[in-house]
Order: sequence, then C-alpha cells, then structure tokens
Amino acid sequence: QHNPHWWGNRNTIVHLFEWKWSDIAQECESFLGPRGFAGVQVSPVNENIIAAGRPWWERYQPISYKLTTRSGNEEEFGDMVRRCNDVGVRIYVDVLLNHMSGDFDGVAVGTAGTEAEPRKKSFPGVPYTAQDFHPTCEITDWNDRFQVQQCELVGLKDLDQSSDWVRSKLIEFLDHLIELGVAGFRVDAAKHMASEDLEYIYSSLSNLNIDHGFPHNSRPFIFQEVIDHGHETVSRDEYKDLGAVTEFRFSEEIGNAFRGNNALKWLQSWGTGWGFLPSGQALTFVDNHDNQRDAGAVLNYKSPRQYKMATAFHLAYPYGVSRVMSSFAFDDHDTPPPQDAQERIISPEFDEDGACVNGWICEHRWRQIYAMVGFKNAVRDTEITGWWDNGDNQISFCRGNKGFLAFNNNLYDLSQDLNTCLPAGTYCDVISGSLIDGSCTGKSVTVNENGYGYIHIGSDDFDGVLALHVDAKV
Ligand code: QV4
Repeated sequence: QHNPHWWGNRNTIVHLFEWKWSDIAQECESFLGPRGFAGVQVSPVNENIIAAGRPWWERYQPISYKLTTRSGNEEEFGDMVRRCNDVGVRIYVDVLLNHMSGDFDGVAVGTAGTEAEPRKKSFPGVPYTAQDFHPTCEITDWNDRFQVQQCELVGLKDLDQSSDWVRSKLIEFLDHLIELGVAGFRVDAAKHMASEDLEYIYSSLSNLNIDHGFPHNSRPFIFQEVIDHGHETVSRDEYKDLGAVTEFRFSEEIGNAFRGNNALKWLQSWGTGWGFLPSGQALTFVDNHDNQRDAGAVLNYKSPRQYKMATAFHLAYPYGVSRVMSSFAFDDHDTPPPQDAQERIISPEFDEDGACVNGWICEHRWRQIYAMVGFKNAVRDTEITGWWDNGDNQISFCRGNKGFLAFNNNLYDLSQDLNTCLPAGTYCDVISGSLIDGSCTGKSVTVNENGYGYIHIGSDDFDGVLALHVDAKV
C-alpha cells in the first residue's frame, strides 16, 4: 500500500495542519489544484477531547469515531473530499489507531458532544470498555518492545489491536473514510502498535471508492509514523513493507546540511546512500508538526532563508514521497491554531500576493515553495545528472534535460558558467520570480547551445537557491 494515487504528473503532498474542511475545499479549487499539488494531509477527523485553551494536540486524544471536530462535521468533510478529488487533489487522513484519550477528571465531553470516562477506559461512543485496552503502564524504556507497544504513550489509553472487537471498530472507521473518497492514511504512533496487527487491519480495508475517480482495485495509501533514529529496538524496517514510513533521518540531516553543519557537497549521495529507506518506502519532509516545535537541527518557518533552500532541495532531489508542511504561527508547544473568542478555528486570510496574514503561515503559498512543487512536476521521471560542487557549500545539478538547480550556502558569491543540461534558450529562475506574460519577474538565465548558462547567486541575495525548468522557458 505504497501507491499514493496521484493524479497526472503531480508529486507533492501538503499538510494543512489544523485547517477547517471548508477552507481546504476552497484551497484545493483556488490554489492547490492550479499549482499542481498532489494531495493534502488533513488533521485528525474523528471526535476528540476538549482541552483547556484548545491546544492543537487535543486532536490526538480520541473520544469516538464520529466525524466532528473543530475542522468541521461529516458533511463538510465529505464535501471537501469530493471537491478536492474533482480538481485532482487527494486527501490523506491522520488516523489514531493506537489509543484513545488520556486521563480527564470526571466525565469528558468530546467535540461531537459524546461523553466518555477516560479514567475508567469507558468510551460509550464507540463503544470501548476497559477490556479493549492494554493494562495501564508507563513507557520508561524506549528500547523495551513491550513497553513501547503495550504501555501508554504519554498516558493515552492504549488500545489492544489484537482484539477482534478493536480491529473491527478501527476497520469500520477507516472504511467509512474510504467510502467518503479519501486516498489513504497517515497512521499516528504506528511504532506503538505491533506490525502484525497493523498488517491485519490494512489488508482488511476496502478498495478506494471508484465513484471518486480511483481505478478499480486501488488500495489505500498508508504512511506510518515511526520515529527511528537508527538505534531503536522497534525499527522502521518492521513497517516498511506494509506501507511507507516517515523518514525522520531525512528531516534531521537536511536540517543539519542547510544550517551549515554539514557541507552541501555531501548531498551528492543523498537518499539510501545516507542510510535512508528505499525511495518508494519513504515519506519525506523538512519538518513535521511535532519536530518543528522541538529545538535541534530541524528547520522550520522561523529560519525562512535556510528553510526555503532545504525545501528546494527536498523537492528537487528525486527521493521519497514528498510532504510539505503548512503551519500556523506558534510560540511554544501548546499554542492553539488561530481561533476566535469563542475558540472556533478561523479561516486563513490572504494579502494581495496570496500570502497568509492572520496567524496562518502557509509555507505552501510561499512562491519559492509552490514554484518547487511545479518544478517537481515538470521534471518528473528524470534522473539526477551533471552534479557540480565547489568542494564546499555551492552545488548544482540537473534533472535530465528538464530542470536545473543551484545552491549557494557559502558566505561568498557563486558566479560562473555551469552546465544546466537544458535546451538552448532563456529561462526564468522560479525562485526569485515567475514567468509572466512571456517575461521573467526575477532573475533569468540564458542557456547556450552546449547547455551552459551564467549562474549568479550572491551571498546576500534574498534566496540562496536558483531553479530553472522547461515549463518556465521564455
Ligand atoms: C501528560 C504527561 C505524561 C503523563 C500524562 C498522563 O506529560 O507524562 O503520562 O500526562 O497523566 C498531551 C500533553 C502531555 C500529556 C498528554 C496526555 O502534551 O503532556 O501527558 O497530552 O494528557 C501529541 C502531542 C503531545 C500530546 C498528545 C496527546 O505531541 O504533547 O500530549 O498529542 O494530546 C513519540 C511517539 C510518536 C509521537 C511523538 C510525539 O513515538 O508517535 O512521541 N507522535 C505522534 C503525533 C503527536 C501526538 C501523538 C503521537 C499522540 O505526531 O503529535 O502527540 O497521538 O516519539
């Protein structure tokens, strides 16, 4: 279940973290479809606990499988899936199969109004009772398989996926989403579940809904959240044959490189050469909604210059299933998404350049990022050729004869003739501007008969990357 079921030549998934369904439907039609995005990862869809201050993470504490959350209800969800599929944008749902909510004093009321008593492991909305869960214990040793898979991740009541009843409820929930037209799932906390149980669940799912344009016998795309830094008892390798796996080493290493902790010249062997999963099994990202909140090597929107360079490399280098993060502004781990005085999530608003202004960051609307989504589509099915580097932090490479990228992460200019591998002509740099009405609003590069062009990226240029491709030829 490694096929994401993309439409046409599309390649890139965007995580619209905490967005409302009606806003995503609109975004598919007005932005994602026209810009060539392949799909959207949406926040959890099922009913969750209501936590004080409405932190984003309350959605990782399920109460039932009713499809009502702060993002909208079932009708709005179904409308979004249909409208996005209609413009060739797939929907992937973040699903919580590992657990229900954590402790809550007294009776909890969820976002769909369902009552539960998490302390007693009583979730009548499903229904689940104590016997559907593993006995309570704490994970203290992350290299103890029993603890990781049968104790409670941060106190979240741990479902027993070996039980027939639990399996049947999880399959029913996922099949309901398939019926509504989704293309697949991000499986939260997959590492905390035995791979045999997941295999049973995944293989029991219905085929994708042909009424939403999927071919007969299409299996849901699965990507599993398994954090594996390379020395874990429960490893990514136990899951990779069931579906794709989040490749956290990719995120850490790309952060290291573009922060300047590792020279860009080493990226020549990027991918499996760095110990990453085989390309077709890896879900790749510069940052995700968890690690963008941690200090460390991982880059996020708060370091925009480096972040844009890392994203350009992510989308230009042919490795993995790419996911772009689209965040809301945060100060700390618990910052809620943009909301009004009644704690309702608010819709993004855009300025005249299409950038978000009211607390949403919308990295996917930054020109340097959506232009690379277009680049990735334009160069699809080509290989890396013509690698060049200066022995340090200036690199360039081609994607067949369809695209060319150059980076300068040195403190001096990159100014020289380089092989772009492109047919002769003038091309717009899609990072510093766009091709509009036959001319470039940013830099342009003239390529001669031998494929060479003069490339300049000043150390103080606004962006440290330049990108050319055949769809932006003047
Ligand atoms: C607190 C204490 C615990 C205590 C517990 C019980 O910290 O020590 O045991 O109370 O009394 C929130 C709070 C957390 C609280 C917990 C339970 O932040 O302090 O525990 O609720 O009340 C998200 C957030 C968590 C949040 C959780 C549930 O990141 O902060 O916890 O949602 O709301 C590992 C896993 C990996 C996981 C990652 C974060 O291997 O699978 O940790 N990543 C996924 C998601 C992530 C999500 C979860 C898993 C849980 O990507 O966003 O956690 O669904 O690496």
